[in-house]
Amino acid sequence: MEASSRIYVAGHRGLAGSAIERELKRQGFGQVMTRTRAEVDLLDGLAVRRFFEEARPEYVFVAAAKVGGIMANSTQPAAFLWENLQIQNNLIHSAWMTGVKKLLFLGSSCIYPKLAPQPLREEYLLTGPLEPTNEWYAVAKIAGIKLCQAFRRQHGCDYISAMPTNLYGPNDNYDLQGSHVLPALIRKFHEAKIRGEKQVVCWGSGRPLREFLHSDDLARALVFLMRHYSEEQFINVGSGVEITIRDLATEVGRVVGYQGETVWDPTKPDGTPRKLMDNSRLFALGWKPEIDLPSGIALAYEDFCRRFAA
Ligand code: GFB
Repeated sequence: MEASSRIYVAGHRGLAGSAIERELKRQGFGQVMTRTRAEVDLLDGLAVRRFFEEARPEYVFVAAAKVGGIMANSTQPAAFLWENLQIQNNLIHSAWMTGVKKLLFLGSSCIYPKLAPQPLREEYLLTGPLEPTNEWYAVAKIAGIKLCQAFRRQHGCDYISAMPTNLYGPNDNYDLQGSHVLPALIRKFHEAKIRGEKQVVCWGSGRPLREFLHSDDLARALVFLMRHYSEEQFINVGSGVEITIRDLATEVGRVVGYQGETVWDPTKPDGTPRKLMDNSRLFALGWKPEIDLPSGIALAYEDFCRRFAA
């Protein structure tokens, strides 16, 4: 990838895509292309094909997806399966039709079996049943990995896939029904502090373990992989540090400055008990995350305040 390469970031308004766009610009790439949904609807195959034919991107980051937390995933199975298949099929097929040099597909750690051994090695894909709360999303992401591998095998395309762990950072979704846990906790603790409420209600038992990665670290890893990785084997992208949801709530409460009590709602799902990536493949290439969780939460809270609490 050269400073003058034409690079298309699909999904640039989302958490991952916006971080990739920022990182590419920070590193001096001068021709970063983005399109809003109104300009190119990624669900529309013809529109996507037309865009690729006109704009002729050379490098493509597939960060566009229908995403959401545990509740959104379990209540909208059709949207999570169909929209994701559609978006990735349109992008990957158009990339092939127009001779894109290299494409990076972004998956998710939920592709792994619910009860796979931990930490999750790339080899554990398709070795057991998926976590039911996000199997629709996971099936779409597995199909995306396989599509990249299939184009590589049949047509020699340099398409690679990266599996990020749970992400957070600027431009996150703070909708309480649809969001992931970290933005949800930031909003809940912030609003409880402002309103002087005595309790914050969190979902599930608080016992599940999750690994978190700041989206700026993710973007650094993805640009690094686009430049230095060209294997059929997809690759995990995580921080290697996990925390219980209960401890995460304590940490968010501390950063926000909330003095009240945290209670747990057992009627809400826990999801998979543990989801820690084995990042040894990526770390062996020489990449390491830079933002630890307490600093990252503080940065995310600043972003939340800038956007919603001015
Ligand atoms: O981040 P999250 O929604 O998704 O939830 P997953 C993680 C854990 O936090 C679960 C608990 O055990 C939730 O029960 N939790 C506690 C909360 N309070 C809250 C809250 O207020 N909101 C939310 N959302 N959770 C997602 C998948 O799984 O992980 C996606 O659904 C994707 O497909 C993503 O793969 C990375 O980590 O369980």
